[in-house]
Amino acid sequence: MMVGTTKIPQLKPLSNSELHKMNAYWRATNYLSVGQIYLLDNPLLKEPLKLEQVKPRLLGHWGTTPGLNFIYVHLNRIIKAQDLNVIYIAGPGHGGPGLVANTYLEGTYSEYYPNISQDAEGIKRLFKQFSFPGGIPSHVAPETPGSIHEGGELGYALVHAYGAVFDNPDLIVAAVVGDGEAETGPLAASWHSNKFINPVRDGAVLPILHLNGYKIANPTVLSRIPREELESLMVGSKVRTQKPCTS
Ligand SMILES: Cc1ncc(C[n+]2csc(CCOP(=O)(O)OP(=O)(O)O)c2C)c(N)n1
Ligand SMILES: [Mg+2]
Repeated sequence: MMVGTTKIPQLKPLSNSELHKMNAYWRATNYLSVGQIYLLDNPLLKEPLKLEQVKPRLLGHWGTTPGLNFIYVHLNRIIKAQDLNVIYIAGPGHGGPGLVANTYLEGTYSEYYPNISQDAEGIKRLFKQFSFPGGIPSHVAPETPGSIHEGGELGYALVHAYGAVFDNPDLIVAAVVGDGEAETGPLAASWHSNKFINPVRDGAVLPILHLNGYKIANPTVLSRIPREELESLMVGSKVRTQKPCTS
């Protein structure tokens, strides 16, 4: 395919086996995430669930989590396939269970926390500790392996992404922006940051709008406007070649 004068390499579609494995991985991280939000015990649901096995006070944002998990597994595929240097910025850092689930499934979590072992007992502890007294926070936090900066205040995913790639030509930042986060002033202004990028000296930012329709339980503007309007907002207006004013 050609865009202007730039050749874009044709990428092969995923094989059935790759698709199957990635889908299974994604479902496993979703299970590990939902378990952290809800379960105190009976982690593999081997017996009928009892009320006392469910957390009495639910904390944690499920809504953003499957999306974060989906992006994580797909990024891992291209990182491995092309040996890329990628950092993941989770604007919806409130999807903490998702990032914890991924680091657990890939083995890193148990390396750092051997008591959260790769067996049923470890999964039970993983579930119980989430957003629980004496446990771990509901957001991506310093306790999450690989995490380098805790957020909390929505709006800064993209500015951090651009800051990371300045003078870092080999870096790709995958920056997930929640559609609710996109309504904050800082994020709405941050779409312009691409104007400061120098393609030779700087790395690349891949903004990913997580259009899940809601900010917690309320509808988002970007999910309610017509698709063409959203596309126009993301693409920006075409540069017009105006004749210089001669008068
Ligand atoms: C500046 C700011 N305002 C409010 C909040 C509280 N808050 C946490 S998550 C959230 C919803 C954000 O919506 P979205 O980015 O779409 O995430 P989703 O609800 O889809 O997980 C809000 C308002 C916050 N963390 N920061
Ligand atoms: Mg949302």
